[in-house]
Amino acid sequence: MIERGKFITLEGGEGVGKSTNLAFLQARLLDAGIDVRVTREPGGTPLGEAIRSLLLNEGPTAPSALAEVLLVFAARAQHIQEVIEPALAAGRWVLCDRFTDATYAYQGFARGLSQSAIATLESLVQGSLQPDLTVLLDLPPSIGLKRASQRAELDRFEVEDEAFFNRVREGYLTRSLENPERWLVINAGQDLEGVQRALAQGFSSWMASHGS
Ligand code: Z5A
Repeated sequence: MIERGKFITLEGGEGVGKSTNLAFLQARLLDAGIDVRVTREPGGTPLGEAIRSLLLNEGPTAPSALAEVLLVFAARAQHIQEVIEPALAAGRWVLCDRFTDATYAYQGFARGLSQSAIATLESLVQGSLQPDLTVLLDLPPSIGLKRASQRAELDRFEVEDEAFFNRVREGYLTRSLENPERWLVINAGQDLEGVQRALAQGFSSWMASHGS
């Protein structure tokens, strides 16, 4: 029987370095001989990528807070059925740039939707599926927003103010404390070398106790 793959998610606020460190984690998994499927949310499927454009773009199609959370979970339902579950069932590991913790942080803590409404949608869409490990790149928004401001164009989330991203950060940290065995929290305020040293150490310990 094929052993089910592991599901790893990467989270954090604005400008924390997720993209950079996702590539670093992927390389470590490949070095360890692990077959890994890299994906992202919102997105990961043709439908999910179309929903992503609706979520990130300003303009006449910009969703209300309730429409936003329903779109996030619509994209997720498709992503789980089309990509995540088949990969895990085939024994591949899945490395996902954001997942449902982002919904609790952004739509819950930052936009103010109730945690119980999000939990109801989570249970409907995911059943018992949860990440085996969630890496949180933690950074004060004042630093992250400075890094991200160097981008050419800002999307519908990136134009939010520092108070919004402080609530996002509080959301992530609160969730990491509620369920610490699932989380690896990394101080993303160090230089990139320091971040990746901490990530490599934390990830190796987790692999030794859970993986291969
Ligand atoms: N969203 C939501 O609301 N609800 C949900 O359920 C989900 C998502 C799943 C898009 O996400 C939006 O979707 C997101 C929340 C919402 N909006 N926001 N904000 P995304 O993940 O695609 O977007 P992003 O947050 O902008 O991620 P990103 O593009 O991957 O950026 P990043 O994390 O900041 O990573 P980066 O590009 O690697 O780093 C940014 C810059 O900093 C770059 O120039 C790096 O070279 C530099 N960097 C990285 N590390 C360092 C260190 N250590 N020191 C100095 N400079 C560094």
